[in-house]
Amino acid sequence: MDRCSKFRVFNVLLVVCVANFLLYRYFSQAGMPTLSGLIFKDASLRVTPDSSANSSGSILTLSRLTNGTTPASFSHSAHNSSLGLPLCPLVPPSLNGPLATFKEASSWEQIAKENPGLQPGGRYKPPDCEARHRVAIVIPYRNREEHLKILLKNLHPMLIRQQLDYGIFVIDQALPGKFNRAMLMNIGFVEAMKRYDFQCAVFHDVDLIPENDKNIYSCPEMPRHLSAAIDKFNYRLPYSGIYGGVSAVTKAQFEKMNGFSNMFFGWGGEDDDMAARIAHAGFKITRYPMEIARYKMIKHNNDRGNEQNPQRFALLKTTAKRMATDGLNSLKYSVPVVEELPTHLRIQVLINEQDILKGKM
Ligand code: UD2
Ligand code: MN
Repeated sequence: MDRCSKFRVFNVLLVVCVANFLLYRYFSQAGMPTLSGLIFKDASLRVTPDSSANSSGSILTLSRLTNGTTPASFSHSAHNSSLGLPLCPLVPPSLNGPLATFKEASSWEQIAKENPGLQPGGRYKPPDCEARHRVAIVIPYRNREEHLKILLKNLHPMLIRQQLDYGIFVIDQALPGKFNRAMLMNIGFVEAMKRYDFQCAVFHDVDLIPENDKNIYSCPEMPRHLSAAIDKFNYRLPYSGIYGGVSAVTKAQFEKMNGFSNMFFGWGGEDDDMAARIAHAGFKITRYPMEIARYKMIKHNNDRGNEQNPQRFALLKTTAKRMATDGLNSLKYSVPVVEELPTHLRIQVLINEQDILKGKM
């Protein structure tokens, strides 16, 4: 080869090397698109302030999101990869969209039979791929067995189709005493994390039945209010800052906020306190589009032991002051019974109102 040809070959090789390097840099920085980004790819998705946002402007509607990046904490590094399974697809392949909801209760055994692959205690992992999200589903509960049966009959098939690595934790408050939904959710978070390396928690009222399986119970980039559109409220947000019902939060987000308050005994206020914690911690509430975030609430009366809490308005004035000392780091409870059912883990807990509120009110 003469000198001129050698020079040309050298140049071609140089160009190929530089192009390879640039391509490598591009793909390693671009990151992975998010799950929600791909599911809602039909629309031009963007995070937009909710038009009815409160004065702090902290409410965002995750309505149209594309091309987001998956934060490193959700990427699934070495966990479970010893099994050598490929990561599950970004978009679960067998989602249906709108769901037929079941309103009849079945036995735990029947529900387990209808959901092959479900492990005792209500644990599930996809058999042929490694889940992208490890999610603890926490249900605050007392004396609503029929609702729980209806919920789990609907929920398991949806979560299985969503290819999540999940567990159902029913935190059952023993009598006597006033019901404390928020504290039960704190306890559920702690008890779930003791048992497995979950990345996030979904807190789930027992009476809300999801109507669309694109409402993915994945680990959110920001705290996510999932039950945005409920039939009881004509599928509209009753007020922009509402955070009750079903919500999802990562472990790190929840720990930064010190969880929920433990001080709300009886009905009401605990969800608004959490919405305020979210804002104080510098997070935003996000939501899926209203046509996806749909739920039916099973009709119910007010429960005995969960009467409206008259202290709730006073408590809501002190959220910022209480946040550092009232929450995960001030939990006090005992666990008389843990029961592994075919469809869920039931953790019965005893809490004492006087003990929690002593010197605080
Ligand atoms: C609203 C909120 C709920 C919560 C509550 C006030 C929505 C959609 N829901 O629900 O999240 O903020 O107001 O505290 O915004 N429970 C039992 N047994 C009881 C009492 C309550 O299991 O004896 C559990 C159960 O999971 C129930 C949840 O607590 O779904 C909320 O209680 P609710 O359904 O009576 O209250 P509701 O529908 O007004
Ligand atoms: Mn309810």
